[in-house]
Amino acid sequence: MRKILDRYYGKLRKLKASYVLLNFFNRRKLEHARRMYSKYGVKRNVLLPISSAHMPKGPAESPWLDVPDAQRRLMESEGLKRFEASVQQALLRWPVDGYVVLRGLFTPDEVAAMNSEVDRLIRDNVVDFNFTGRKIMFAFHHSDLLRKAVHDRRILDVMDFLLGRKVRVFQSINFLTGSEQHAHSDSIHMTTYPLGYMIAAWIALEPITSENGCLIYHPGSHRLPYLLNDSYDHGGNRFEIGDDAYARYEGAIDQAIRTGGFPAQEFHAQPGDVLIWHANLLHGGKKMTTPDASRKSMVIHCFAEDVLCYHELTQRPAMMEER
Ligand SMILES: O=C(O)CCC(=O)C(=O)O
Repeated sequence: MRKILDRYYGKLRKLKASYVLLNFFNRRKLEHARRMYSKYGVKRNVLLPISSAHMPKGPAESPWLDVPDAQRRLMESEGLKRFEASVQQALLRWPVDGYVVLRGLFTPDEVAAMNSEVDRLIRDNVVDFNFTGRKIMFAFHHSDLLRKAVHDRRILDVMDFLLGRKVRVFQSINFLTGSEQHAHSDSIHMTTYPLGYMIAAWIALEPITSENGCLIYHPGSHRLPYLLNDSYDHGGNRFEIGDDAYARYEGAIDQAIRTGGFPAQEFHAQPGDVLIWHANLLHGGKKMTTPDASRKSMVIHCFAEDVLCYHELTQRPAMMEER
């Protein structure tokens, strides 16, 4: 039954009209999009499909550390001094590497509390895995404890600083096993105008090694041009998202990695370690060599507050919880 439903939903997910309907029923969550369309002069109804093709043409601003003299700016920044010395050292690598590792950010007690909360939410059928069978989306909407964790200032202060703007948490994903996800940039899923105003944090909730499907990432790849719908043949048309648009995207990313020469690194982590990545850093999940191994982790994806947020792949505006 589940398989039949998945196939049915799979077809609906390809139809742009389904998203128009979804947008209509969730129109209250599109207030932010409406404000941002108006701010950036995008003359389009928020219910309709939207992609980079509809964004203003011409130069747009970029985050303060996405510029050639970012290293100097960082060193001279008063804001940097607010962080403790080890964090400052990690932050200085951001412009070059496109990621920052913060070891031991959450204590063992905090990690244990998050794990039991996720177990409880699953046991009580409050949350479930999405169509991938591996991801629990938006668990923080159902739990005060997780809501507090994803809004932890130790992470958000770093993100605010790196983007030079206040961020808001958009989504969380909890994993109990590895994602085995192909290398990608989050900007194909969660896109901003101007580009570069998404940022993510990955929290290890148990020891993570290459056996249990660690996070992999490609340092420096964030400086590649953003690969959006106009830079590869996604196979879609006015009415449908291309049948294999994502597979085609993954092929284009593989090509970019090969051409640019960006070797993969693995994030081996202890519970409570955090890796923060840039909107365009290529990353994914390593294949698990121990297939049944668990790999508990939580990802937080954030957008800067006052930018236009949408989903390039599925061509729809991001739905935001109003506060
Ligand atoms: O946790 C992983 O293996 C990958 C997560 C990821 O790619 C993401 O959340 O964007």
